[in-house]
Amino acid sequence: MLVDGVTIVDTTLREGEQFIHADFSTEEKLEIATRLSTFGIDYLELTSPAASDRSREDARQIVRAGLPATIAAHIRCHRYDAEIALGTGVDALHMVMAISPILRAASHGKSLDDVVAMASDVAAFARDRVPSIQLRFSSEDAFRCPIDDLLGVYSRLAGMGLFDRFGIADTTGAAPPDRVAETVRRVAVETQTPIEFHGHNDIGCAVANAHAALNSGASHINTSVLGIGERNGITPLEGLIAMLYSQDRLATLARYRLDTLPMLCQRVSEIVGVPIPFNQPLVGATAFSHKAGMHTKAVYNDPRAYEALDPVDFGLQRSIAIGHRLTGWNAVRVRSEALGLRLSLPELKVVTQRLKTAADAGDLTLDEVDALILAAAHDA
Ligand code: HCA
Ligand code: CU
Repeated sequence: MLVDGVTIVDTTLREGEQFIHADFSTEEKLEIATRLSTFGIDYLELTSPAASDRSREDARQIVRAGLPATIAAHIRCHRYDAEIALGTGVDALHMVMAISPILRAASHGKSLDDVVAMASDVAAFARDRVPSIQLRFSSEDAFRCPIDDLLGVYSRLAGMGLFDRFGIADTTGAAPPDRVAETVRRVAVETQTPIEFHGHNDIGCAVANAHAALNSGASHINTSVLGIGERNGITPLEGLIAMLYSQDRLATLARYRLDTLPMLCQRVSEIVGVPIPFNQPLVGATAFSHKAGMHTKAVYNDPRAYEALDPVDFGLQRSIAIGHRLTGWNAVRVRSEALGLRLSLPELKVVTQRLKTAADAGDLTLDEVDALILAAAHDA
């Protein structure tokens, strides 16, 4: 239900381009768009084509690539931006405007009435030019906006019947999940319009907030590969996928080409020149490594004992560490068998004890572990 009910709107090519280390070439944008589409993302958001000549040309090229995904341009509530964006052939316009008191003052200085007037003017203009265009309006900084102001803006816009969807953005990434749930629910009920959630990760709640939004009536979630975006970014695509998979493995397997996700993340990491964090959901280097004897024993018996996600579904492998002081004889047995040796239980226990003693002075390499095992087999 959760998996089928969500449309992932990936914004690696818009929010992700705002990541401090991102400077995508046209070819890189096309590669990322293609890989996202192959993975199964059917909605991509691009930087405003009005931002620069290259941005406009890149948008044209991505549209021309003919991917099955819906292509949206992110724009300010200006007719100029809409006109330029429509000229590139995109399928959707994603308008945005700040509505919290602090951002209205610091950003554009307009009143809430002005915001409603500008959003509806641009929407009517775009609809008139391209009747089939999809229109979304999102309020930047929705969670620092008094709820009555927020509901007032959305209900007036909903009453005009111009918008296909409303976005709710946690721009400073500081809303906890219960606030996201409450706000999404109220806007969804008030407007009876599909809701898109965009959550930054400043307090580390971006995936949890996406989950809260989905469970409270949102149908669209913004992601970027590795979560790249302003500051420390937004809901990472691989984090959202890990969450969806943990709730409904079969539906997630059916909907996305999960085995293509690690390479997509790897390529984005290479393109922006930043390594994948070791603890990133799914694709971090240690996401499937097991260490303590108690864990490894159970994982040998049944990996589900300590894994919510099966690495095999993502084309990945688990790793089980042996050469450390927390090791156990089951790990030593499995390694011995891999070396073609069959040690008795007492022999395994002796090697394990020797290994622990040696590892008290520092972790051993696999070669050192093997040497201990081979010596024991030789003695036996
Ligand atoms: C921005 C701000 C934004 C917009 C989100 C949205 C945010 O950089 O333009 O369009 O829903 O976090 O508020 O990314
Ligand atoms: Cu953002």
